[in-house]
Amino acid sequence: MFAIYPGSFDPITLGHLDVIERGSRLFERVIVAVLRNPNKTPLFTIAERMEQIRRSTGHLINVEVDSFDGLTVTYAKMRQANVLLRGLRVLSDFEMELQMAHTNKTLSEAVETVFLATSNEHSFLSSSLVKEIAKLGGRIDHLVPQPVAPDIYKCYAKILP
Ligand code: COD
Repeated sequence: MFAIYPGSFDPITLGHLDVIERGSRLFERVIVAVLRNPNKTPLFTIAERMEQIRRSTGHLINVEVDSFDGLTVTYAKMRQANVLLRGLRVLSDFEMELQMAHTNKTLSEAVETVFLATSNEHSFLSSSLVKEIAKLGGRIDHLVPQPVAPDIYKCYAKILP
């Protein structure tokens, strides 16, 4: 069974990576799909984010990285995947994720959303938090995959001693 893990991944965090690693043990193939969203101004381009995810998941042979635009369910159908993989951290995630899962179900009966509960150590972690810390000059090495941290420091030009 193929699963799509759709998201913004701006940038990928250890929380995302944990979901990808656990998903790769559950599904034959996991396609990490970065949304091309013209309405958002991301920190990293699509190509940069895809490269960061590739470098972070090189040890997982059944993980592929792609990008898409339009509806997630349309992309899933195109890739012949019938599972959308999503992560749940806190109660506020649940409300939004449930709404998204129900919406997607109305758009495609064949697509199921599977949620993985965050690991304890990543329950507080988000891409926004990582960006805020780095922007304010804090260290983020313990929050993102090792190949990604230098990109973030470079972006904010705040390499700390
Ligand atoms: N631990 C566990 N899970 C985590 C963690 C963590 N620390 N951090 C993030 N996650 C999970 C998130 O809960 C989410 O499930 C996933 O990882 C990706 O997170 P983000 O923030 O990178 O990506 P999102 O949530 O912004 O992605 C939203 C989509 C791109 C999937 C959504 O906007 C979408 O499907 N857009 C396409 C248009 C569409 O189809 N719309 C109709 C459906 S609503």
